[in-house]
Amino acid sequence: MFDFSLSQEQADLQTLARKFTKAEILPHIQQWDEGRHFERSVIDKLADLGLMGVCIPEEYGGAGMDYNSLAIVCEELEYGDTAYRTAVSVHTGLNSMTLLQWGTEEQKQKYLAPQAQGRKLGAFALTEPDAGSDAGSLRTRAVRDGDGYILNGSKIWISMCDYADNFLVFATVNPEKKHLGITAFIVERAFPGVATRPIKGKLGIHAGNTGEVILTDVRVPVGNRLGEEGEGFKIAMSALDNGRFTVAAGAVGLTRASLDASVKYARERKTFGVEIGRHQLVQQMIAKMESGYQTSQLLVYRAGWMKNQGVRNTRETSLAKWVACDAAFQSAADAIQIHGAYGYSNEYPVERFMRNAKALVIYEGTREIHTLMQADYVLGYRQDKPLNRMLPAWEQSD
Ligand code: COS
Repeated sequence: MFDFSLSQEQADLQTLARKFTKAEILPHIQQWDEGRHFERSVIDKLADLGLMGVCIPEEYGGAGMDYNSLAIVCEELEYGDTAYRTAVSVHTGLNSMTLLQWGTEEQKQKYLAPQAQGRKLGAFALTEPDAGSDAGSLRTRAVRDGDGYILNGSKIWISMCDYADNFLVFATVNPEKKHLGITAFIVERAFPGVATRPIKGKLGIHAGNTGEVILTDVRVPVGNRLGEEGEGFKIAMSALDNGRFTVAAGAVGLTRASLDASVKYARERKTFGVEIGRHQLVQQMIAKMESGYQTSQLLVYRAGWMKNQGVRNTRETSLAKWVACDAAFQSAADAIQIHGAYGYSNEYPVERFMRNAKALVIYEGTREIHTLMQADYVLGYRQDKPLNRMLPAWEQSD
């Protein structure tokens, strides 16, 4: 059973998201990128269109579409800029979908529903100054105190930290237990002791928001613990299965942006009496972008198809993320090459593409982590088991 076509609903969504990017992001993005400005109203407009909770079931305030519909939205948004796809990645992929998978009914009603409608924004706070790839060694502490926990620690590289209303925070209840002490909490920005500050001087994603979350004696009610004590590492990894999916889908859009810019330029610019698109070495770079675009998109849709079936897809999502992000970075670098010296300036968008693409091969599992994971799978050192809590399979509502 193979079906490579989009449903009518997905095709309509693609048209909607494409028009949105064209009207709301592309005309302003250079100015926002140069001004290091995150335009919050874009998120509100996405929410009005139902795009902040596209694959969350309608009963929890979402649009009730399938998981590949989320991929479609991510591809279209990142065609405009990485910043807005990143916002959807952390809000929907890493936060809301994790609440859907692991939350109690009460947590879903209280936190997921307003997030799925885009009335509240979610973010994901796992990484720490001394715990990135080695997420299991995080140090943020959660100490049980009556009917709550007291959290202390600091998180870094948290996308959307200055705008999020709710954070999914990972802390350890017992550092000696290593990853088995890690526990997940829903932490509201409004809780006393939560502070955020932006990181300045990033290489790329200038139009986005990234920073630190500092937790000082933050009291979190027991009812805000997601899953059981010690389940946090699994929860974080399962969240990354969805976050990485959105990054991969976004990378497909970034590759398409590099490809479109390169094709346009190659048909306009002439050297040695012909369009540079006629030169075989330029053709080689363009053909490589096309192959990166097509293969990445297929890998993303396969991972999304598996999510729709409700089956574990850690391996397939990791492969999609690795291949798609490498393709996005290589495509952006080649797009600059095709543009020559002009590509090295911000007269054309391709320099922004390359600065942004570099983030993709680092966040949500570096290229090296995914390389190791893939080798381990093939060699039989890593195997995925079904989880006690899976992301719900997609069921068409009508
Ligand atoms: N979903 C659910 N559970 C998962 C899982 C997933 N995707 N991946 C792993 N687990 C579970 C395992 O089943 C295992 O459970 P048991 O203890 O019951 O056996 C447990 O988590 C430990 O898993 P594993 O042995 O695979 O952990 P490792 O220490 O080998 O870590 C890597 C593996 C390196 C792959 C992991 O730490 C990782 O992905 N690091 C990158 C983190 C990252 O992406 N950070 C970016 C944050 S966002 S910017």
